Amino acid sequence: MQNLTSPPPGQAAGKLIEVLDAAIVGAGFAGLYMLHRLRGLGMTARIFEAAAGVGGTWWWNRYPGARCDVESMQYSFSFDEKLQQEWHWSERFAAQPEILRYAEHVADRFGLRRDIRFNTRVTAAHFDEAVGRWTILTDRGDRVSARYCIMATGCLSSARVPDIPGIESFRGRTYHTGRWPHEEVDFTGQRVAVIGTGSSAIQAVPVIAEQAAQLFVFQRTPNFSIPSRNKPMDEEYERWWKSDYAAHRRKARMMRTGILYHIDERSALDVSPEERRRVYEERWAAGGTAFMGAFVDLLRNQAANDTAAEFVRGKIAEIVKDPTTAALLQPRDHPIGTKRICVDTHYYETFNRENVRLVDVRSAPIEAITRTGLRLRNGAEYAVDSIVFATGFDAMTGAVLAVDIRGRSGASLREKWAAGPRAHLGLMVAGFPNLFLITGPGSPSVLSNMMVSIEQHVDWLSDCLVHMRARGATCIEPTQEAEDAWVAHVAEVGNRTLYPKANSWYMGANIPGKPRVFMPYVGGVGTYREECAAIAAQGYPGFRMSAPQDAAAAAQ
Ligand code: NA7
Repeated sequence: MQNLTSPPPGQAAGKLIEVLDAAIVGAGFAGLYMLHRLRGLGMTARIFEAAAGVGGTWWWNRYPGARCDVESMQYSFSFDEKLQQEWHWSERFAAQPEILRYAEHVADRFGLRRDIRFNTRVTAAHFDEAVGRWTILTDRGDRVSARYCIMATGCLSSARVPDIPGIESFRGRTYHTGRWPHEEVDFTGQRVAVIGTGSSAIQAVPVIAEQAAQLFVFQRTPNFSIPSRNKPMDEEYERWWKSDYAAHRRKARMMRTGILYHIDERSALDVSPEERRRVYEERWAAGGTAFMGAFVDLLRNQAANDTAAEFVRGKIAEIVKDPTTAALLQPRDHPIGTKRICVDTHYYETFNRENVRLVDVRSAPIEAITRTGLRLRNGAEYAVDSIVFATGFDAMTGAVLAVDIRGRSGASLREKWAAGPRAHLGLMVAGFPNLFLITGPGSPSVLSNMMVSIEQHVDWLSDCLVHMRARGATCIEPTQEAEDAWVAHVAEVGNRTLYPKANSWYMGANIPGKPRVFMPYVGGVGTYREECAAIAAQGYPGFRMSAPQDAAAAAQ
């Protein structure tokens, strides 16, 4: 048996700081709840977190206008009745500072901070078959031994700056929306460039436009955006939720997206044009992502989708006064909703301002960043004081693969996923025992209310560990067959939809060289929950459980 105080062969030495039941990577909502549950099971667990505080995505994404697109009453934990009754959200859609305060409140309320190691980035996790444990290395040179390694690293946490020549020569300030500074950024009087027109830019642009002297928005691909109709929290609405929170949450968990809202069960093609327009107008006026619930087949049927897309294009033309700008803002290259639908506050209206200009970088791409600004391929130059990269993330796999993860026989996860991520239920990977992915690729994750999906994964995993303990097992791993079947199922269900038609980050299309695979599970949060629950109820078919000594034997 290997001595836990010496590193596995070929692995960098570091001081062994502790021996744990579970190491959790990331102190976002997934990591926080995981730690809370594991403590409840009497396990020793610690979170390793690169940031200086809790909150994950809400710690990093502090850009102006950052806000959740799931309603506050639903974008919150349900596991503690007192917590959900006592916390008061001030707006229909909470802004980043309030969500961060909530994460901090949860950490304090449940005394979680003492088991979080901040400013510590996990760099490697290697499975040692002889002892059935993970050795975890950090950028501080620490070495931790843990039975279970839980990646709570988030789906949109690996920020990406495109490889544009000359970035380092720029004399002004540069920012990435997902790595926003903690001190206040004031654009007053400045000429500002925003590169990108995804959700982050669509939220940031209206706010930056109010400060900046001149704002250039560099757009390669326009996106569909629905007004949020954000407003202060309606007291009656809050009372309605709180009057029977548990029952409302139960319903939400069975919805396709994990969000409780009305989905019209009719096809967009089965109603008259007048009725269709009425429904879209109603959804547009109500605001938010529920627009995509206007008809049941919007993401399955191109002709149905066209009706919704055309409606939104019409709205853009009504709002934006300059016809050339309006035409540029109208998306035509992908079905509505197949790239994450955006939710905004006065995004399209912002292009009516004197100080805002939309620059089309589809026809003339950004060629270089110079000392003073940006130069396009057609020779046009834009002098700016600050550049905001709203250029997105290496989604779903980026943060997991940033860690050098090695399973049985030293096999690397990066190599295993070279042609696209493979995980049974999006939760576990064959050949990587006791490694868990919270909201990993192959689970509903980014297509869902993250809070609902996080709680479901954490609860499922906690129940699984209880089951294992009851039968003396300390090692769990999915079979290759189960993983293959699930990956095939995820692809098959995805291919029945319009999603693969878009060059989206769901498909890995925003990262040069990334395999083109539709990564999230589109079968629905409720269906997925039932599938996971059935597997648990049947004693975990598709998974192999063992004690450490048989774990080593199983590998032979
Ligand atoms: P997104 O949605 O990935 O958007 C990134 C944007 O940046 C998108 O418009 C890209 O255009 C654009 N981009 C990227 N590289 C370039 C270059 N080189 N030139 C011009 N434009 C570029 O990221 P967000 O942060 O907005 O949102 C991510 C998710 O976070 C969001 O969906 C929510 O779930 C929360 P492209 O479309 O690739 O042509």
